[in-house]
Amino acid sequence: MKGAMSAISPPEVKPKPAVPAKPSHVTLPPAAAHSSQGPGGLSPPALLGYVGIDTIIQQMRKKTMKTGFDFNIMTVGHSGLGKSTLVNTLFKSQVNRRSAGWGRDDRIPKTVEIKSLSHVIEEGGVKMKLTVIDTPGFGDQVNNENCWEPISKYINEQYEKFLKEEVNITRKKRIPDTRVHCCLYFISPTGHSLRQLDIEFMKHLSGVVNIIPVIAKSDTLTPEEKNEFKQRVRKELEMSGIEFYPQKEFDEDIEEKNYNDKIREAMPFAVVGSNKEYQVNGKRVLGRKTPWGVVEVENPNHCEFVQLRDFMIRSHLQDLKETTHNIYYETYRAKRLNENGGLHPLGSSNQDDAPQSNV
Ligand SMILES: Nc1nc2c(ncn2[C@@H]2O[C@H](COP(=O)(O)OP(=O)(O)OP(=O)(O)O)[C@@H](O)[C@H]2O)c(=O)[nH]1
Ligand SMILES: [Mg+2]
Repeated sequence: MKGAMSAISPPEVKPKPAVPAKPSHVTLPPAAAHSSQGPGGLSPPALLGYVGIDTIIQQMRKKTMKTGFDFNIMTVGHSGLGKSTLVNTLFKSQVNRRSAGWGRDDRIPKTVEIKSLSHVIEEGGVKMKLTVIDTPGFGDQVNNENCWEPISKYINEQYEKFLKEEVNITRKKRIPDTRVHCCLYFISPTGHSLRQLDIEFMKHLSGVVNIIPVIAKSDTLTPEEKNEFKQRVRKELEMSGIEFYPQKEFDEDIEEKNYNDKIREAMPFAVVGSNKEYQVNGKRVLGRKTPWGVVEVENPNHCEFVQLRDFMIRSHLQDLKETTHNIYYETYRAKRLNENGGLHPLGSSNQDDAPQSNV
């Protein structure tokens, strides 16, 4: 099994150059430490020496460690493609070995309503509340017209909630962030083309949320089929004018562009999900048992689940949050405030009476 699958070698997802390493210890030079204040509170001698600007990184780190942060992922796609299984995989994998809500060997039921699952994960003293919003699959109905509506409604409702908090006179110091930071769009591993419904769906969602397309159940494709299919999907998305995350237009400089180009060329990540563990070479691994061996979910030679997880969490988490806030939420916000002709879009006395957004 291993040999057959080892041809898969997408580029490694490297963490973006993040926060520079914290200085081992910052000692103020005597001039800065003992400088007397000049007129107006300024102390010119200190500015010539060490000011301590670099300590802002430590200060920010301390704040983030104290408050923690929210990160919200949504799964979307045709029914039966393994969305709920992948949610469970994400929580059971190295992110968190805890169960995502189902028993160890339970069958995962068909999803019938939008349901969110959260876990607070702590690593190196930093807390992250990871929420995965699992949605019911579509495509089973005779008429699939507008089947993206409940999804885009949910996404917009989270923007509305945030906006309500933001414009409140007595607003919270830290607004709980339930906005969807990325939407994993599951593509059926047909090996042929994208379905028309997928194109329509992604077109509608790409204006409101970061879309990360993934090829579901990739254990059903050979490495050659998988690579050809990935290439075709990318081409079809481009021809349909669907921009997925990381969007080319938001690359900030040439370094980021080169880095993101490599990732875009490796997308959509071809994933395998499982909520079962097996013993392989003396280690317990998450996998799918087949008559030919175990497909290991967290083995990069078997599928691209780890690349996807690293991409979302290790390298692009902050950027996903910023794009959500600065682009999608900002667009929603501007539209809502314009609709209301001013700075008071919503009644702050009774928030539940506030008009529902139809943006
Ligand atoms: N071969 C294979 N089967 C999978 C994979 N992931 C999930 N499955 C199986 O696919 C079936 C459906 O999985 P679910 O996770 O319930 O799919 P879903 O997309 O949540 O389905 P809905 O809730 O109806 O939208 C189950 O029998 C899973 O065991 C995978 O990566 N490969
Ligand atoms: Mg489901």
